[in-house]
Amino acid sequence: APSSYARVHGEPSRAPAAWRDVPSVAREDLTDVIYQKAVGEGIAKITINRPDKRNAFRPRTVTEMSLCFADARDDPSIGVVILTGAGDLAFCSGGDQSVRGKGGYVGADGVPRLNVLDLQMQIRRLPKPVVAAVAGYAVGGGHILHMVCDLTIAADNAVFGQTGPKVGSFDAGYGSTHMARLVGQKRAREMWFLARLYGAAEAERMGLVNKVVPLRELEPETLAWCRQILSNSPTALRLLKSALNAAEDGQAGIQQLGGDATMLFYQSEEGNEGREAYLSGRRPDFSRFPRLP
Ligand code: S0N
Repeated sequence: APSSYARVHGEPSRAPAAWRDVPSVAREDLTDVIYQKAVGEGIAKITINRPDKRNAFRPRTVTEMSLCFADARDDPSIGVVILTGAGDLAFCSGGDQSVRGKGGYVGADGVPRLNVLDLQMQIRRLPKPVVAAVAGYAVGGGHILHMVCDLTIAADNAVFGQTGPKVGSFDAGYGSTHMARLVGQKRAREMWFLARLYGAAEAERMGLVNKVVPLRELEPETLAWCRQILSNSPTALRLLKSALNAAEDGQAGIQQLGGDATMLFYQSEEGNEGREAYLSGRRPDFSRFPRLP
């Protein structure tokens, strides 16, 4: 039987999107990432484009992803962002070990950095859903990137896991603590301590991914989820993301949720009464606003 959503709206379309490049960000000469928006739809797509390295990220890759996420955040026509990897073999294999130096990953400027941590925060803070579309390997820092996305759609060839303890790295931030929220403490310790890899079906059973589909269905299924998200209230989604983050993120999470409350208050008559009174040099009159239970 069709779902209640489908009875009202019909099934969300799985039709291909007409992707266009985004000139405002393309002018930054993106080399490591492809950035597109679906014509006439509120969907942006960021594709890590280093397939020869299983889409491992170097500092430049992370900087480019960050530019694209910032653009998607600032563009009011965008309501959902897809993060994916080029090709069928990998979503992302984590930090590029060939440019790893003492103190982090070394970019063209010779400076070692761990800028993927800032990117994780940016994805968490982005007030729009971010959907990971995973084909092939999502391992190491690449596995953490999919975990910090709001939803994950996986192809049946996807492989998930942490490799850090094998290659001399670890993520003691979201990479471990958020993972424990997703899969539970025992499983998180297993994933990190044994550094095993898990197939798509097992990852789904563990609660790491939302849905597994045949590889050829990965983009259509992801688009259908995005389109269904776009049919819902953007403010409701924003507040829900903030609240779900706040339960984990302590004061930083409260700041995000508090900022959203301020944004809503600024849109209200009561909020504007204070501003208008100040600008016209009169006392504000808040007496007409109800003190609801
Ligand atoms: C992904 C794997 C399993 C794929 O195996 P497969 O299909 O057999 O392919 P390969 O022949 O192994 O690889 C193809 C080519 O791609 C290169 N390559 C793959 N992954 C990487 C990588 N991560 N870095 C550099 N090169 C990579 C191969 O070398 C090969 O190249 P060619 O063809 O020239 O020989 C398999 O490739 C694999 O296991 N890869 C390594 C996975 C890994 O260990 N990743 C790093 C894990 N650590 C992190 O990600 C750091 C965590 C992190 O980001 C972080 C956390 C907290 C705080 C800071 C940080 C931070 O580092 O910023």
